[in-house]
Amino acid sequence: MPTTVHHRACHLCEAICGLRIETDGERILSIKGDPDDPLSRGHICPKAVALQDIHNDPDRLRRPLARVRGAPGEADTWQDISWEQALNTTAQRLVDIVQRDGVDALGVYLGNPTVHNYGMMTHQKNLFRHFHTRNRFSATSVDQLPHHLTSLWLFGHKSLFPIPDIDRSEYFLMLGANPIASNGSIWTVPDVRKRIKALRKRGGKLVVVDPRLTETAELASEHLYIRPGSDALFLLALINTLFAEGRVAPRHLEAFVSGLPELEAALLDFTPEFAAPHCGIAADTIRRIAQEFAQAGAAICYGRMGVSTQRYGALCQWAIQVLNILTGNLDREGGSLFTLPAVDQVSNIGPGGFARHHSRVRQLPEFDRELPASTMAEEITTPGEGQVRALFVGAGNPVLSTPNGRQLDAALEQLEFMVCLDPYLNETTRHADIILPPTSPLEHDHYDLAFHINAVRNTARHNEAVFDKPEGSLHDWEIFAELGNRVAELLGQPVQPVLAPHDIIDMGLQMGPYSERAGSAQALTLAKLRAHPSGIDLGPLQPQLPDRLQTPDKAIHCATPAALADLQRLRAEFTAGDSGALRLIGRRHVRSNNSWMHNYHRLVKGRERCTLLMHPQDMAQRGINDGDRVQLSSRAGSVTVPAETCSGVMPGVVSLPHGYGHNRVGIRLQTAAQHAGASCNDVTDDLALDALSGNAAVNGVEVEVALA
Ligand SMILES: Nc1nc2c(c(=O)[nH]1)N[C@H]1C(S)=C(S)[C@@H](COP(=O)(O)OP(=O)(O)OC[C@H]3O[C@@H](n4cnc5c(=O)[nH]c(N)nc54)[C@H](O)[C@@H]3O)O[C@H]1N2
Ligand SMILES: Nc1nc2c(c(=O)[nH]1)N[C@H]1C(S)=C(S)[C@@H](COP(=O)(O)OP(=O)(O)OC[C@H]3O[C@@H](n4cnc5c(=O)[nH]c(N)nc54)[C@H](O)[C@@H]3O)O[C@H]1N2
Ligand code: SF4
Ligand SMILES: [Mo]
Repeated sequence: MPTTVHHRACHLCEAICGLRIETDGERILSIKGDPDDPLSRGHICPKAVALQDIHNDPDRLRRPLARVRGAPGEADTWQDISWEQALNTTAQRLVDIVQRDGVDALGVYLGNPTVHNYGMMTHQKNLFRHFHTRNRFSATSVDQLPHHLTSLWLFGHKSLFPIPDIDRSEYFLMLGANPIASNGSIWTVPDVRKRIKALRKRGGKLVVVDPRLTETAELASEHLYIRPGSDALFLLALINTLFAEGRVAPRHLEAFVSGLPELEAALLDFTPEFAAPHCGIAADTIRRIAQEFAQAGAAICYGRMGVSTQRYGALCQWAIQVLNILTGNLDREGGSLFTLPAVDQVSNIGPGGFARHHSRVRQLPEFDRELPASTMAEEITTPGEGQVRALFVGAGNPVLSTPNGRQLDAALEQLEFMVCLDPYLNETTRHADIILPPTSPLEHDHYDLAFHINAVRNTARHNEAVFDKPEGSLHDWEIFAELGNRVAELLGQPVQPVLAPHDIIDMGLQMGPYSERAGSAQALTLAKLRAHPSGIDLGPLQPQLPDRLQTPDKAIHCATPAALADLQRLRAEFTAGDSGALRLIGRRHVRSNNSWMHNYHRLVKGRERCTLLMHPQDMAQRGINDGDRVQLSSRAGSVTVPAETCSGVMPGVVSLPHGYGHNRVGIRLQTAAQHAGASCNDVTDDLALDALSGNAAVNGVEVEVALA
């Protein structure tokens, strides 16, 4: 067979790099970066090459599995079943439980790969339109919920994210993000290393605020160590300084920004002197950063996981955008701008809402009809009306990825029925009654419905499947559609016609901002994208305010009542003082991806990565040497891991990556089991939350470390 070159996006992380995949029949010959992709310009990372390992992995499930209960004292086993049987049983069990106990008896958890797989986004409603349960959960509340909340409050829509325009900036203040390892998040920025180097080369400055000297901090002009969880004080002190020194200048935003006097008054006591001892950053330094930021020609303040998944996540993200607004750096070239994607989710989906109902057990607020993932275990184990009895997990591994994972691990055993839409038998799916494995990523087509909205440049790209769909397999979206149809029949409701995801995209393109209908010369259609498989360039980000705002009055109200009310909690906690306990933070490695990419030899080979980084001073105090096995513990639980000496982590701070802990009975992940590590989330705490948003605080957890 001749060699064929396929154009394809890498769906593994938010950088959405363009690839060229060479195949010979069923064999993949090479995977390389696509130099013609207008966004990624040829960049890839080592994970792209592992796409073939996912496709070829013998552990990847190809047929539905059903649990066969063992006799008392004997282990359960798994049996291959037909799709007919798997889908019928799933639909019937879900309907039975919901008809008996009410719709809230069904819990739903959707994980991160959902947003990297557009068919899962377009078709989940085919099933869930039948089940308007309050017990919906997702990875959002262990991740970016504070970003959504801030965007809803200030800009009127949960997905209107200001995107750092690094290529035209002069000053970049970055908190709690490590894009050199993560390749960027809520910031689709392939080849960020080159872009950071270019910023510095043209005389720009990058200041990184992080408790660890990260790979990104090493490229920075300046790195400021900060005590985990204290960023809100630092950010508010920057704003306080702007007011105190008369540096507030929203410039072009002036006409539609309100609430500045209220803000100034509310932040009067959040001075650099108040912040300094808690953050570990001198008051003079805080003032200098405020001055530099205000004086820069074009500046960006951006923060990610480290400032979202902590106890003041929402306050941090809100303060970051307020800082961008007060200095006129929002909606400005070289500052942070909104995108205009070809299929515009901001106009196609609702704005989202907050705290319209609360969780049953702990009264935590919903966001966008989802409850915090930290409350999932107790919603399963606490009896009463609305108790979760059946669970649907799609593309998620919450046993490893949500706080106090051991508690959830145990809770899942109490369910009456659990179904997982997942290609692996892993730490979470091992609790299922039925596992529904979708096609491999290379067997379906691809469009980035989620990530064009976060990208540093407007582009659009659709890719065909690399391989034909094997006979007797179903795509994720088809599984949702098949289940939805069966549930409709069982409920005596009309079965709805099912459009393929690419048809939905075609409609979105033809109604979008680059359509003929909108008068755009691009006249985008699916056919046009198919003719340009490297992607179509739609130009740099442009100022769009106030038009793009989704607030009812097209204004930005900075004195957000919920954020200002939360200042009381912040003030009280930090006035009370610090316990002085060690604080746990996470980290990412470029060869890993959350919990599910440890089964590929190419990525896990080499030295062990699931180590606890400790400052030499903290090790000496505890009699710990490099490589010693240590016990890391918190209120929630403990793990044993090797300690690794690291002078780049702050004294008083320890760092462990998440997504490990594959040493569990019954999983089918041969390679991962040999590189098991321990799960960071066996130590993080479901009770450690950002009380305002409900987002998990997996960073800054109080821990103890001792020789094991
Ligand atoms: N302590 C700590 N915890 C964290 C984090 C942290 O930094 N520290 N990070 C958090 C963040 S940012 C996130 S996003 C979450 C992630 O949390 P989750 O989304 O719950 O977990 P993942 O590890 O992404 O697991 C993805 C699952 O999807 C499956 N999968 C992969 N591709 C597909 C597909 O195409 N279709 C289907 N149906 N399934 C697929 C995989 O087999 C795996 O079971 O973890 C969070 N947890
Ligand atoms: N290689 C790889 N890439 C990934 C992923 C992966 O697992 N591996 N996951 C993907 C996902 S789902 C996401 S959401 C993104 C995340 O993308 P990023 O947020 O860029 O990645 P992290 O490495 O989690 O960076 C968080 C940083 O916050 C710091 N930090 C911890 N606590 C604090 C604090 O209290 N204050 C401050 N200022 N900093 C703190 C940590 O030291 C760390 O450097 O990455 C994505 N890309
Ligand atoms: S940075 Fe790596 S994992 Fe992320 S999209 Fe690009 S190639 Fe894929
Ligand atoms: Mo994430």
